Amino acid sequence: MKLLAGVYEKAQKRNPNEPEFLQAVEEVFESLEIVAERYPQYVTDGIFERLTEPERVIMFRVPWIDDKGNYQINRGMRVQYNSAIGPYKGGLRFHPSVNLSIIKFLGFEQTFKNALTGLPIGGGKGGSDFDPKGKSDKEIMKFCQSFMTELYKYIGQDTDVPAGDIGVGGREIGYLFGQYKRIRDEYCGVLTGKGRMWGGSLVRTEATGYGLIYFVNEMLKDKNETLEGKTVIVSGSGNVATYAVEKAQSFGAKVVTMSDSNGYIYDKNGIDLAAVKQIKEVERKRIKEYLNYHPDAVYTEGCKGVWSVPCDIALPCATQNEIDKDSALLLIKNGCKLLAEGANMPSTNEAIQVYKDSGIAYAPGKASNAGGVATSALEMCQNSMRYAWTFEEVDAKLSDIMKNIYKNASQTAKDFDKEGDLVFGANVTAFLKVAEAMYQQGLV
Ligand code: NDP
Ligand code: 2IT
Repeated sequence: MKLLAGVYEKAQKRNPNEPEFLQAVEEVFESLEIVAERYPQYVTDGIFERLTEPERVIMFRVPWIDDKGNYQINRGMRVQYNSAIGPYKGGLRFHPSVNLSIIKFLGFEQTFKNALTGLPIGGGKGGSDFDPKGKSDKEIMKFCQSFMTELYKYIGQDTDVPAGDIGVGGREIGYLFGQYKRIRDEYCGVLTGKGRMWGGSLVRTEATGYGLIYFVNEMLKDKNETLEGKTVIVSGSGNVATYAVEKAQSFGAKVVTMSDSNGYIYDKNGIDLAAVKQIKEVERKRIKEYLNYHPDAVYTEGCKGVWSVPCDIALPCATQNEIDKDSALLLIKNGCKLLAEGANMPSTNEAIQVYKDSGIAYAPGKASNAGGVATSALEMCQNSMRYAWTFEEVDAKLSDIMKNIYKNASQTAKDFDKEGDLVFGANVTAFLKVAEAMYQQGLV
C-alpha cells in the first residue's frame, strides 16, 4: 500500500482494538491502490477515509430473564455502515464472540457485497454476544423480544432491514418480527428470512449455499470443468454449509467433510445430508452425532483439521479466520485447485496471499456468498409488491445474479490487467459503484 497508506494508518490509530475490522479494510485497500492512482480525487475528497467510518453505530443493553428466573444482561449492536445505494441491509449475529470489531468488519464487507448484487441495498450488520447454544425456545424468544424492544427504534423497511447470520435463523427472525409488529403495529418487510407463510421469500433459506455453488460453477466453466466427480470439503454445518452441500451434491460433487466449532466429520462415502439436517436443524445437536448414523465415518476433535483433508475444492462456510497461512499451504499441498468462500472473511490475509502465489482459483466471500443477501433483497421486493414469486422464479433470479457477479468481477480484473484475480475484481467493481453514488449524493 502506498497512496492509501496514510488513510489506513489513520484507521489503525482510530480503531486500535479492532483487528478484524482493520483486516477487512487492509484487504480491500490492497486492491484499491490502483484505483487511487487512476482517480486521485477519491483520495483528496476523502472517499476512502469515509469508507473506513460507519455512518452510525448503535449499541444497547439487552436485559432478559432465563428459565430459572435469573436476570441476564447482554450487549446488542447495529452498525449502519453505508446507505449510498439503498437502505442499510445485512444480518444479525448472535454468538459469544460478537464485539464491535467483528460487527464493523461485517458491515464494511456487506457494503461492498451488496453493491455487487446489483440490487438497491446499502450495508449494515448487527448482533449480540448472546449465546443461543443450550437455550430453550422460550429463552430465545425472550432474548429476541428484548433485543427488538431496543432495535425497533432504528430500523424500518426503507431505513435498515436486518436478517440472519451466525446464530440467527428462521426461529429468531420469527420472534424478532413478532416483537417489531407488536410495537410498531406495522406488517412490513422490516426483516428478511421470514417464514414462508408470513412474508418470507422462497429460496431465502437455501440462497447463500446455492448461490455459492452457482458461483463455483461459473469459475469451473472458465476452466472447462464441472463439479461432477470433484471431491469437496466443507467447513461448518449451519445454514450456509448445509445448502452448499445440497447443491454441490446435486451437480455430482462428492462432499466428504462438515464441521462445527467442536470438530469435523469425514465420510469417505460422501456426506449423508439428511442425517446432518436431522442432527442440526431438528435436534440442534453436535456434528459428532453423525457417527450414530454412519459409524464408519470418522470424527476428529478440533475444527482446524478439516483443512488437512485432500480435496479438489474447498468451501469454508463456518466463520472468520478459519483458514490461516499453514492451513492454506496444506490445502494446496494436498491438491486443492479452487477455494470459494461461503463464510465472511474465513481466510486470513496471509492465507489469501498463499492462494494468490499458488495460482489456484479463489473467490472472496463478498462475491461468492452474496446470494443470501441478494435473495433478501428479492424478499424486500416481493414484500413491497405484496406478492410472492415461485421457488423456480426466485432460484432463476438468484442464479442470474451470481453469474453477473462473476462476470462483472472477472471483467473488471481483465480491464485492469489482472485476469483471474477475483479479489481485485470484486473489490474494485463494488468500490467504484459505492464511491460514485456517494459523489452524486454530495460529500458533506
Ligand atoms: P449458522 O449459525 O447457521 O452456522 C454456523 C456454523 O459455523 C456452525 O456449524 C458453527 O458451529 C460454525 N461456527 C460458528 N462459529 C465458529 C467458530 N468460531 N469456530 C468454528 N466453527 C464455528 O451460520 P451461517 O451458516 O448462517 O453462517 C456461516 C458463515 O456464513 C458466517 O461467516 C456468516 O457470516 C456467513 N454468511 C451467512 C449468510 C446467511 O445468509 N446466513 C450469508 C452470507 C454469509 P457451532 O454450531 O459449533 O457454533
Ligand atoms: O453476510 C450476509 O450477507 C448475511 N448474513 C445475509 C444478510 C442479509 O441481509 O440477508
